[in-house]
Amino acid sequence: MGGVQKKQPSEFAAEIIQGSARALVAASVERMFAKDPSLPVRWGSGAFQKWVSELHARVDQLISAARLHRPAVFVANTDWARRAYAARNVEEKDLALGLMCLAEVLEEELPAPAADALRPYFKGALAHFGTPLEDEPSPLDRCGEYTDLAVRYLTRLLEGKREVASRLILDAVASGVPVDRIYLQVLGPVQDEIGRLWLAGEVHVGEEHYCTASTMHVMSQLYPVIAAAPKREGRTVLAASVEGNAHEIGIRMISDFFELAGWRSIYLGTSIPADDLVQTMIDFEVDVVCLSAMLTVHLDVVGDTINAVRAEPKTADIPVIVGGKAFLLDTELWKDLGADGSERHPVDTVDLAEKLVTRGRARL
Ligand code: B12
Repeated sequence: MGGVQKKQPSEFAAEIIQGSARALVAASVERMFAKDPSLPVRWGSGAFQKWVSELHARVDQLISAARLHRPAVFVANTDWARRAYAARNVEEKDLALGLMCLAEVLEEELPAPAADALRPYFKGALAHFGTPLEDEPSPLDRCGEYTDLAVRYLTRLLEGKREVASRLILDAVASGVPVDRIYLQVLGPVQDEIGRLWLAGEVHVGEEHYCTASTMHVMSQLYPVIAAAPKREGRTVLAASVEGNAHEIGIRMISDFFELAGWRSIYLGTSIPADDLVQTMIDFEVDVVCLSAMLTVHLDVVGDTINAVRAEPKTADIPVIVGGKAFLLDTELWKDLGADGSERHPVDTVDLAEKLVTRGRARL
């Protein structure tokens, strides 16, 4: 992983688990079913396979947290899983049992230093079970003076009226609402609200896909306004979601903020393999790269991607800025991954890129 000089025991644990995940998960699920014989009855046909998939997801999250040697990342992922269970009226005690069985199997199978290193991960995650889940604030709280517009946009979408919804946004822009406000106080919060509603079991995947596709459609219609910003020489950014990250709206907004500030943007969308990213950097002579990660399992891909950029002499000195929701859990994560900086706000991201380009990466 980028920037990490010495391997820590949790990283060794992650390596071992990665190599034998299939067997470790199967042993954990067998143990679960032995401890609670009511599981196959309560979970119906395919119960064993369902738990294999569930524990595989938890193991992937454990691996990514352990690579970063951050128990808090695993705890946050488990809290998210508890929330998903609660919304679907599934008893969380089954998830707790799954994690306990996984912890026991790892204690038995891993060498002592690796097993010791993982103990805080499970202790932290299991400590939250049985405590009430806090209400999540609505992302629409971020809309401020545009709350009414955001609510109307979301409502029209949930009614299946894309044309009316996009008209609301285009009319607002035509009447003088700046595109950056529309992005940060309408479209972004609405997308996050859809995610909150999905997790709470209040909208289904079809509704989320419809809203997301509609939002991307609206963004495309706003592009002529964005592209009209006067361009400056010597300012090219490449913006992409790392390989495996299927989320594109956030990084597309970042790309558009750069264009609004006069940069040329090479926007690549989702899931760019590291080697192709490096080649694109060379071909388009980019000055700065922005990489986006949404889930914590995308974080080590960010590290690997930065390593690939540094390994190629033609791109080794090009600054890399990272961001996206995966970075919100820990403000120091970007340093461990070898990035040159991370920001939350798109305007601050453009400012950081300016500094990195004018002063050079090493001097900030
Ligand atoms: C739309 C969506 C999808 C779509 C994406 C389609 C597309 N074309 O983009 C699809 C259906 C593919 C999808 C898939 C999945 N998703 Co999804 N998705 C969302 C949703 C509802 C909206 C995302 C969005 O557009 N947000 C709006 C943008 C503007 O916000 P943003 O990306 O955070 O970007 C802002 C900042 O973070 C920042 N930023 C972003 N990138 C960068 C980069 C840099 C360099 C910088 C400086 C800043 C920066 O700037 C942006 C503007 O402010 C979110 C909900 C949410 N709360 O995010 C869930 C959400 C992210 N998804 C989630 C999950 C679980 C998944 C899946 C695992 C579901 C599944 N079981 O398959 C998969 C994983 C796919 C993968 N491999 O990546 C969870 C993640 C939970 C977690 N913390 O682990 C969320 C939070 C939903 C939820 N409430 O649980 N998803």
